[in-house]
Amino acid sequence: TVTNQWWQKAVVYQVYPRSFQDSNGDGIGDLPGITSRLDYIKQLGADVIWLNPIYRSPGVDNGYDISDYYDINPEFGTMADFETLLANAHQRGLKIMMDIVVNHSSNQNKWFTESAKSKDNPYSDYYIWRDPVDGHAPNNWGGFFGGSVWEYVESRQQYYMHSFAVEQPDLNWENPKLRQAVYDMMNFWVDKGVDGFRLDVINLISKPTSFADGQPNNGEPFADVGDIIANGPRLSEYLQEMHQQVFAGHDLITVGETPSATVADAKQSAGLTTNELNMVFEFEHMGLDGNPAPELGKWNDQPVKLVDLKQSLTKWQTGLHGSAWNSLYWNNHDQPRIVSRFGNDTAKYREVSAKMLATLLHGLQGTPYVYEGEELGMTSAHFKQLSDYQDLESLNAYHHFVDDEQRVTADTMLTYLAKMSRDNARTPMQWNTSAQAGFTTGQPWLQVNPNYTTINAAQATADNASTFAYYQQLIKLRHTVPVITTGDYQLLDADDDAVYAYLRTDGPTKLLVIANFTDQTQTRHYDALADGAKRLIGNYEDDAADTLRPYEAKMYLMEK
Ligand code: ISL
Ligand code: CA
Repeated sequence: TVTNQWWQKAVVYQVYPRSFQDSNGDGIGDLPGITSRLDYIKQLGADVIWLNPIYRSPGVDNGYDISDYYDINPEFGTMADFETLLANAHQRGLKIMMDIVVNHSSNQNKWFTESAKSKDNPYSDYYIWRDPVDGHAPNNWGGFFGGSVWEYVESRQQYYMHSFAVEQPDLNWENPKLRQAVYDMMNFWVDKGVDGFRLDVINLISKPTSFADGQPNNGEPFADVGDIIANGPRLSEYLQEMHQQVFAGHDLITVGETPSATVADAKQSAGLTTNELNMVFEFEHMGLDGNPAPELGKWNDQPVKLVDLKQSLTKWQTGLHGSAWNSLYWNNHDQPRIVSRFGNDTAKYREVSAKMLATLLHGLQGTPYVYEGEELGMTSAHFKQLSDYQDLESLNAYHHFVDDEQRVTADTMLTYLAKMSRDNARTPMQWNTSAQAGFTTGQPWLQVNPNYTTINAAQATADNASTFAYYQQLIKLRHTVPVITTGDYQLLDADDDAVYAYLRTDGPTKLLVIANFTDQTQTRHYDALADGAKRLIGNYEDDAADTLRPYEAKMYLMEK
């Protein structure tokens, strides 16, 4: 198996620029703020920084609606600020990954405003335009953020397609000129010296040949466009073309965001020899929280079942081993905080369960991603009222399910938002105990979690038993213990609903990872634990052998 690429031993740290560090008191994180915090990321030990979109954008979807791919959002700074950030990162041996959003752009992008003018201008085929059918939208597809994917434009007397918000029209990848414009733009950033790309919803770019109606589910008026357009017929062709036009000859790190991708899809898009992407973000383990009410989509407050989580992660570990490469993540800017979701964020168990989850993830094969604040054990926001939220997905869902459809009471929906809203990940980074957690001297764009007085970077970096210190050790282990990168994976005791244990093996070397997911003491014996096993790391000071204390996790190395 091929495991000699630098990005296969690397750890990526995700920075959500809006929420990381404000430098000028306007309440919005910015590029000079990130530059000022590079030493912190270096101290953690990460190799790469993934920046969520920083391009010019009207901000309908926090930057995932790009109006100029060649410019920086003035809220975040200038191109000179970006160049300074890049140079400072490189000086410290940190690489920078850009977030590329090319399934759609903003409707304020010049490409779109031109395209909307007429049916025959240089940009007219840059987007997906269709004639009305019987005076209505061309079909019954519904978007990720609710409503029809079609929007009528008078000047063309046509509808354009938008898989996300109305302000996010989908680009037409069937048009070779559009594809070339995308590759040119990506090459502009490669030439500037960036080290890689995260490609937003990249498995949605190839639309199906038929635009026939789909099957609406769960009483919805529309058919879910995600199911219909994911992994379209020309996806591989486009990714190989992008590889040839942009990636080839550069030693980049590339990861595609691929909602609803299967193991088979990932073997193609993230294959070791397919010349597409290095890896993809799969979503299966993010959709396992019990789904008692499918008519409410992702909105629920049910905990995940450990056996389901094991089954899913195991499928991806064994499925990609030797032929493709996994990305490993618990968190990103779209998901609630993992310690509040799969762990236990009470004062008693927060740190130990955050470390347990980290141990489990960082022992797997793949490239780990750490989302800002995860290394502090930051918790979900637990907002109480609708006006606390900013995220359009959360607000749209509330209005749809509570006001329009009356499928759920306001109170219940608020408890679901508190569990699942994307804003749980987006509260400002907690740096220290000063006002607004040291994030800003002004008013933050989204409320700071009041628990910053105890959960913050200043405290964590001064305490060698902190969650931060634990992440530092895990990252160091990945850099120094080869079996973590190379070993194959075997799940132990698939039916154990309290403890997750697995074995990684490379020749005579074995790594055993054990994680107690409960607040109870468990007793387990693993035969794999041979004589001479060395405990590499654990979230309790001492080793109590077969006794696993609440949320205890540890890793053992066995070498012959
Ligand atoms: O966030 C989700 C569920 O809560 C996902 O359905 C998400 O919309 C999907 O994974 C695509 O996400 C990406 O593209 C979106 C953007 O809003 C997300 O922030 C981004 O990660 C549209 O560009
Ligand atoms: Ca700012």
